Amino acid sequence: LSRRLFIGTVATAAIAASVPAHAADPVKLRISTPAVEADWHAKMLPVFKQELEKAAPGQFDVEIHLNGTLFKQGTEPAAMQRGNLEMAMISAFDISKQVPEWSIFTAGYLLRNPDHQMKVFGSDVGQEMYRLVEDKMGIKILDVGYLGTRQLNLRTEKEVKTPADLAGVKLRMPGSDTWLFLGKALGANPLPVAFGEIYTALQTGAIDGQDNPLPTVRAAKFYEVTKQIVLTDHLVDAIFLSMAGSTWKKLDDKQKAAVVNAAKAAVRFNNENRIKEETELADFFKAQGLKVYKPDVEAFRTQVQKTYLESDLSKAWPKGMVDRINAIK
Ligand code: KDO
Repeated sequence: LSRRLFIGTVATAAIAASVPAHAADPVKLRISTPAVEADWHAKMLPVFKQELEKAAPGQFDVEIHLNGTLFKQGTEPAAMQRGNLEMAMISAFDISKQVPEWSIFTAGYLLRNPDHQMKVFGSDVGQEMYRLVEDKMGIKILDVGYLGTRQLNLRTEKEVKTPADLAGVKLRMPGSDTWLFLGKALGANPLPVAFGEIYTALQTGAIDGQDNPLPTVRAAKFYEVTKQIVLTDHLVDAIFLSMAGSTWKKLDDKQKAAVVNAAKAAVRFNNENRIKEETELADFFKAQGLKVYKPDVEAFRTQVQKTYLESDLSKAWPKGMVDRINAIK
């Protein structure tokens, strides 16, 4: 722009025609996540960067920040809303702090499997719920990725069959009310600990266990400091690749399409790899000396569903939404 100011109007038109509009000024996109490098939702970010560069060469400058080093876990939405961060992968738990309707997606045993999750978010339910996030938070959800199905991972040896067996078990959960609610619904004593501190907390015995999808238990090496995995399948979890509304608004239509398509490619990479790995990991953990088994999943499902439906959280859920979600096949 400054160059143009020095040149006459005729020359300006020539320059404007020959230089691509965005060449001088790439849009910076810093992505912050607590994910560790070996996990699929971290590995999908270079895919996002590459796809975006292919579709819009030189127009974006994507910076990937892992391990919660740029922003602490759970603080990303506020950072995006204040204009301090362009992109993050946020959870339904993060969103429900500001949009209580969203606590429906924090409820255990609602979404049935990854396929159901993709169909729900691809349906009018997803569109309506995404719009709430845009309207109330000023955050644009680009796409949803499958984070995996959460399982219990304990350093204790006692077998867990039902929620009653978790009485007194110090179960680490991420630090927010809706996460702690899930831990309690499972029958445990939930304790808030940031993701990056789980390994040490398990090692020192500050906590008895944690819950995460199996690919994350592998990627963050929690199997090194735990003795068993209880396959409760209690939450089909999601991660929402999102952009600050202030950044989104600055993009032209072509750039918006390039960003959404790159997000889709990244999420596809994550989902394919994660789903495949999830089916293979029980054997890996057994080979590492852990016990891996199914508890009485029906007992967990019954208690958890009842706890959510009778809670104050469910009062904020849009009317008829549970039935609409259940009806999606
Ligand atoms: C976790 O802290 O247990 C969690 O799985 C919660 C997710 O919402 C997400 O923040 C995830 O950690 C991180 O991306 C690390 O994998």
